[in-house]
Amino acid sequence: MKSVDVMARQKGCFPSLMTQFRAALIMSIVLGCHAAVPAVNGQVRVVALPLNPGYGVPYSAVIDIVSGFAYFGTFRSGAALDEVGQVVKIGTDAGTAIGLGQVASAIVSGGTNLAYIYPATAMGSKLPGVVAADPSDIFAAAGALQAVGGTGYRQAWDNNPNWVSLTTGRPLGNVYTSGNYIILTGGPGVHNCIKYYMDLATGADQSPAYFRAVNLGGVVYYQFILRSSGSVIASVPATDVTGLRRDLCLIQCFRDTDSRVALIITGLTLKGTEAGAFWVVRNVIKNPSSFMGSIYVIGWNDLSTAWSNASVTLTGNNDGFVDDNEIQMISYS
Ligand SMILES: [Ca+2]
Repeated sequence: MKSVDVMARQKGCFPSLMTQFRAALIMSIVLGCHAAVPAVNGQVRVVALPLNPGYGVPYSAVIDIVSGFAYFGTFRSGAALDEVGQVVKIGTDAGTAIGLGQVASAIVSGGTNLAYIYPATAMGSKLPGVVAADPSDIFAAAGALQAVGGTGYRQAWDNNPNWVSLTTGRPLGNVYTSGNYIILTGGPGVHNCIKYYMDLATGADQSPAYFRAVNLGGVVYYQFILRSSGSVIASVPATDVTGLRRDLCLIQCFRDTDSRVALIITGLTLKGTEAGAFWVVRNVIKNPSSFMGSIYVIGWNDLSTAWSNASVTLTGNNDGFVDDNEIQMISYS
């Protein structure tokens, strides 16, 4: 949930909202304009939101699904029942999608709202299944993003207990608060926080896509999976990306249950992570409004032998380095 503030104006399809709250304190929940009230069975508590002091018992609620806000009619604590109440407006976007272009703009803007958490290159305080990162996962990828102009951002290692829970890998809620942008490069094998969001988290803290290795007919494939549907959004034989000359990269952004925006750039190898950040800089940051999906897969091929994935064919200059014209977007959603 993104904000709490007192609302004293009319909005959308609820033309006399304040009047309704003041006069009747209706003990009901209305969804949209005419939608039926859903069954409670099967609903999952995602996050609890404490209201500010003075916003007493919520007597009524209205949800504006289209605009993404909920309105709660409340009383001031200790106020007599005939006193005027207050309407509290709350954003309902926890766990909902955010466009990659929006994150790109935040990267350019910089400031303390922007935070980089790097995968430590030493083994200390890594979660089970997480190992030390190669410096390329930090300096090639995060460094490319930082070079676009944003200054004043915060930065920390993924094994620092003052910034990250070393039990779960989750960025600490008292350090990274609602509205923060948390930039994470690398994969769940090297980064505590990415391990959390891609593998360990539950509910709306889960990243929208994740990585898996699967054996199909005796051949190991590396795949990116869309969590909501289980569909495969990228799949390559593991042998295709050995040698650090070809790679795929998953780029995803989302809001977690504290309404912080996480951007995760994950190559199958460190070269893919570098290529993903390179692509964001050369394309998304240049034209943010054209990249409002939240999940992108890009491919990179340095080899002069063509490499096809989905409908995209990539051909490189065979020099061993990541170059702009060797990278293409394969899919987005
Ligand atoms: Ca090259």
